Amino acid sequence: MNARTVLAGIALFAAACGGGGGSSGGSTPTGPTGGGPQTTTINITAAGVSQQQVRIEVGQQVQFSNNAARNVEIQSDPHNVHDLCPPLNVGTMTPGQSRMTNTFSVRGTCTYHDHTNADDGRFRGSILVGVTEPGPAPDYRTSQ
Ligand SMILES: [Cu+2]
Repeated sequence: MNARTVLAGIALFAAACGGGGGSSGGSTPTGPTGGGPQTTTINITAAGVSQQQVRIEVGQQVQFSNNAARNVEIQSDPHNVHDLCPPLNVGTMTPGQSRMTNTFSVRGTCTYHDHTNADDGRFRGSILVGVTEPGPAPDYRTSQ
């Protein structure tokens, strides 16, 4: 008897919660795909990077996915210095591996290359951060 009373109470409580949530109304349901920040992915294959030019907003990140059959090392330009756009220095990715950049916090055009293949234009690309046309690079050195 006691156990049944407790179970009945739980059922009532659950029903009350469900009903209460529905009747309170007014709040927009937040679905997992509804209006949240979307991730821009740059796909790397044997043919190069795709898309070679992407646009994001300040405060966003980009994901690189290495679908090539070799290691790829994405680094910010210029080659061997890699200080133009530090958030995108994601480093070496093995085949099948994906990496998120850090957050791009400064507006401007970030360009990158595959450090292991730096002269191959197919493995170069640009990320337009908060701008609509390619232009000057962000200046991370004076803004931080
Ligand atoms: Cu390099």
